Amino acid sequence: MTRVLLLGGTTEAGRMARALADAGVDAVYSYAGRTEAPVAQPLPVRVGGFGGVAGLVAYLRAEGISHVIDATHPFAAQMSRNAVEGCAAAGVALIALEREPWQAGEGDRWTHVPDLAGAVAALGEAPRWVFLAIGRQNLSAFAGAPQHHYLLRLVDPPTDPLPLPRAEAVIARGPFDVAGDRALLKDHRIEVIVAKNAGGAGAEAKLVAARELGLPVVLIDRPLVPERRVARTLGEVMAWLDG
Ligand code: 3Y8
Ligand code: NAP
Repeated sequence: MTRVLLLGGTTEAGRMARALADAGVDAVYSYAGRTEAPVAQPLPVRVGGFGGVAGLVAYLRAEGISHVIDATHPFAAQMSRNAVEGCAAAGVALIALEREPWQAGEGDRWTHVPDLAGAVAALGEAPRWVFLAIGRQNLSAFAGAPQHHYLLRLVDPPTDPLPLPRAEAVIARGPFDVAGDRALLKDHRIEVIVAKNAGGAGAEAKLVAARELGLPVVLIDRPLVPERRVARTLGEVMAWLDG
């Protein structure tokens, strides 16, 4: 009997949920609970961590899950690691619905860095106007470079004081559009953008706007995740489920 756990939180996971609902597949959509009011989904939703690998295994067994689709963000590496370990332990089939990394095109001025520390170093010492478009969870990595003026974009208003002295936050949930991001970059006199190489369409607008404005981008490589079966399209996932 097919029963699917969809690890979500991305644009692709929303599309996957729609495909599963339309096909009448018995599935549950899982959010980590990072935001105050996550977007509704056409599937039953659960919110919050499972409690590590052991908690995930217990959930898979208690809920009779037969298949897990990991459609989390490429930077949600801990969840992806837990999914590989938990599904192996519980004997549950796993596939990752993963988007391609962004590739630089004509006119892009990208500097690839391996991690957050690399991004801080790439900004250099001289104070700059920086669009730090990495969300909320990793801002403290930039506390060592307080000389820059940071524009932040957060999903929810910050509850704690920001760890950066010269930071201004705009509150917005993507997906974003090029016109809006171009205006944001110009209005805030942005000189450089720092972003994660998330891939996908939901966060790409700032890169297109940067190209149009001739602005440099510091792009953080994805963290490594363990080997697992990977699908690039919804169709591949649906075929795997039918297999
Ligand atoms: C809670 C669910 C959908 C999914 C939309 C995608 C696109 C818009 C772009 C910028 C970059 C960033 C951030 C971003 C984008 C989509 C997608 C994506 C980047 C929501 C959502 C949840 C989250 C969590 C949140 C993180 C943060 C990261 C903001 C919902 C809106 C920067 C990633 O405050 C916090 O704790 C926020 C944390 C993880 C990264 C971080 O470290 O701060 N996403 N984002 C999910 C859960 O609870 O399981 O609230 O509806 C989903 C989306 N955010 O259904 O349309 O698919 O990537 N999300 C990055 O790419 O760098 C914004 O501003 O340009
Ligand atoms: P993470 O660091 O990989 O995971 C940390 C812990 O959060 C996990 O061990 C798990 O807790 C819990 N968790 C993560 N995703 C979950 C999910 N979908 N359902 C239930 N529990 C989940 O995760 P993250 O980077 O904070 O991302 C959290 C969520 O935001 C994910 O849904 C992800 O798709 C979405 N998102 C993240 C980014 C990003 O930049 N990281 C961008 C866009 C969207 P337990 O160990 O207790 O099970």
